[in-house]
Amino acid sequence: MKLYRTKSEIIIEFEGGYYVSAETNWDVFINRDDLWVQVQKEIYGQEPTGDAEWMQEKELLAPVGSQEVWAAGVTYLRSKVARMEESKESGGATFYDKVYDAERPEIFFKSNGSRVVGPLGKVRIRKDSVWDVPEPELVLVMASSGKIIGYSIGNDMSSRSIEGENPLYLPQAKMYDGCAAIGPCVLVTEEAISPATVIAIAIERGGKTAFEGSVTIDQMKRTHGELVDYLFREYSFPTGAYLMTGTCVVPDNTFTLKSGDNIKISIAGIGELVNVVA
Ligand code: DO4
Ligand code: MG
Repeated sequence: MKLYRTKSEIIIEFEGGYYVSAETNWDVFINRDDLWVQVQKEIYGQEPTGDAEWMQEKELLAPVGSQEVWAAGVTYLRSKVARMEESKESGGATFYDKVYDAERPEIFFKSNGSRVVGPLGKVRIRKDSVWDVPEPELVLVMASSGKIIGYSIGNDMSSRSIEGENPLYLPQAKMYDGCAAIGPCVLVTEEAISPATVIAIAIERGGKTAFEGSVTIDQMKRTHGELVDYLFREYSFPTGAYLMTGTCVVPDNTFTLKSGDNIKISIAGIGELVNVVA
């Protein structure tokens, strides 16, 4: 089942039908340990409100309310190698192999929910950055208890020039207006997402593919459980939290994003998140 958010409605997609929830407050709706069961109960015996054509008219927002969005880093080998390369000159190279192997993962604050860009929205490149990439990431959605209740698609926009200049510049490389996109929905399943799930990214420039790549999420060094455990260890999230789980696809070092690029990130079973670079 998939959950979508518009300005005034929460829409539930189930077996090809779309249902408008009686609840309009995303924070209240999403923050339930038994979300899957409760939403099944809500639509049981109901006629769908609309079909795929009806849904196409809807303007979707990022499926995030007041929740904070956090991100894990260097969870895939490809990310470790890319960071070590970009920070060779600054002497930061050895930080990344250490954190890749350490028990404690790298976790950082990425965005307030209200700042997250939704489907078809504009993500941004910092004006003081010269080397920029999107980071396609599986997003975990947690209730305030720490239970994983759903999954979404995220783009952890990153300045590689600022990050590479000095690892202590990470917050500036990662947090700025238009730095995070999530959508198009939250996938809610009875069981955990399959490790064979594929994440793919395609960047289109002037009608041509400028970069594409894909990987399965079982390439990740860490488990979802351990990332969530660290995030919730000493921090409370009254309305739940979102966690980007790290990038697994990094373009080679000659690639940088440009204004007008179309970024398409897809995760099998969830859908496709499309954004344009402002
Ligand atoms: O260590 C820097 C950020 C890492 C990151 O965002 C990622 O691996 O996805
Ligand atoms: Mg990332």
